[in-house]
Amino acid sequence: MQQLEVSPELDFYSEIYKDAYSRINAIVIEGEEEAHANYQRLSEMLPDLKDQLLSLAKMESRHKKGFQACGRNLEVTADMEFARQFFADLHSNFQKAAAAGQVVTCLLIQSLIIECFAISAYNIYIPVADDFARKITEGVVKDEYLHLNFGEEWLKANFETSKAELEAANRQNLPLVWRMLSQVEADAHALGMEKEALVEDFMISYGEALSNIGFTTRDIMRMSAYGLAAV
Ligand code: PL3
Ligand code: FE2
Ligand code: FE2
Repeated sequence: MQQLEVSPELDFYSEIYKDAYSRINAIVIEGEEEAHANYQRLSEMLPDLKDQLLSLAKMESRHKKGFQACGRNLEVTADMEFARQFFADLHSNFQKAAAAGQVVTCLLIQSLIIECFAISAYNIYIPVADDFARKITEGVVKDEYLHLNFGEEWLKANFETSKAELEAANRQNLPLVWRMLSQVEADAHALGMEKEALVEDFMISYGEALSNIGFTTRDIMRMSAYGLAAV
């Protein structure tokens, strides 16, 4: 992981830090809330795995509460309207896929893209977080690996029949991630997190996930950079 040194100049109570935190904290709260709803939706789409998916959904609610506490601890009011806009396109793609019964697309959006996004963001946040938020985030990130693993296992077991839909869903949704990272770049920087590190960490987690599912190195290179040039 990058950025193991805590930037000594971070002042968690400065207006600049708290202003950026009002948006980043909201993004994380909204992301956890949508993750909760997405796993609930997936539990309806995969009735055989209902209990497991509902347990993942429950973890997401706990994560949301944890991050709400992080905001309260710094006396920051999360800008939830900003966060809903931030996730709007990804959210709408998930809803459309769910309505069409496209479980592969739903799993790619939630369990691969969103979980890898969360894992890279949380790992990079941990070394620069305040003590309270660090402890919460360390607990959360352990769960996110379980969520990523759930998606990997299902998609691996169904790889041949999922491959074409995964490629299409990747093509449609990965460019949104690069755009979202650009949108958050300045605020992440105010919290001591660099966009380059976020991109690098995301690429590693996402590439490893695609490899575990069964894609070749060649496929992964092509798929994981899709839309990156536009950033
Ligand atoms: C799924 O379990 C959670 C989904 C949350 C998505 C979070 C994306 C975060 C991107 C913003 C980068 C800064 C993160 C700071 C961490 C507190
Ligand atoms: Fe989560
Ligand atoms: Fe998760």
